[in-house]
Amino acid sequence: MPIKFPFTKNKKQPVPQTVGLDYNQLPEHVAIIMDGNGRWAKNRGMPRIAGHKEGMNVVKKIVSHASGIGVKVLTLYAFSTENWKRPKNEVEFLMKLPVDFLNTYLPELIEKNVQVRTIGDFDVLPPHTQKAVDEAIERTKHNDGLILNFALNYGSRFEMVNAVKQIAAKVEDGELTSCDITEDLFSSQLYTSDLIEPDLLIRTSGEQRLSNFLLWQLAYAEFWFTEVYWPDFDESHFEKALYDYQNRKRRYGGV
Ligand code: V07
Repeated sequence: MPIKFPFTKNKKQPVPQTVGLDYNQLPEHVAIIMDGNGRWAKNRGMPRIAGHKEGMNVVKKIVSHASGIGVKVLTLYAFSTENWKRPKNEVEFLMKLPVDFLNTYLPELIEKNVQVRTIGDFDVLPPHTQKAVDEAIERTKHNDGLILNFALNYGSRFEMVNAVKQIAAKVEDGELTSCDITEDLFSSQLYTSDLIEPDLLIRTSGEQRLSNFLLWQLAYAEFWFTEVYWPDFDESHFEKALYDYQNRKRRYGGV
């Protein structure tokens, strides 16, 4: 499938256009597991954190592109509940990335009418991380363009166990009975309660598993995998994923 790169008048900004991609039938919610940053760095003889930094720049690129073509929700797996097990210096570096990202990119997010949100256990993040992200959430809360949803200290099983606890508490209080427990009620207790479910999951770097990401929400999503490391991922790969998604829908979706 050929991909061409026409250039806009501003020559610095390539606008990838995947031949055949129908911009009127895009997946509304795309979720991404941004894997391979450490391996990318290792292959270059660089420290893992260099891969994370480069990965952060790719986030900017993909957010701009998703916003530009009219994707409604982009959920990015930035930090999992498992990631605390990594070396201390790496965790510290990762926790500074939201600060770095927003220092350099928040004005552009505002300009693009992007709304920043998070899912995950936010309260245990370092205060500087919380402060930067809180400010971005606050300053973009009235934007009605792309919803940019960062999964930060997110784990799907933790999220679901929490949902069960919240429902159990309501039953104990007599607010609900077990008959009231439905899929919709369960969904309403998840971090994603006010979001549509992802249509497409992208995972980079060759691994083909969910790693505790959105286990409930991805029940009907299409999965798209690539060997490409996240720091090498660009707009053309993103569009190829959307293009493949559309073709699967055309072939199997039907009625
Ligand atoms: C992180 C860069 C992307 C590759 C995967 C891991 C490293 C952007 C953010 C971020 C998070 C919240 C926010 C603004 C930006 C981020 C972490 C890691 C922890 F409001 N990239 N990125 N956060 N990586």
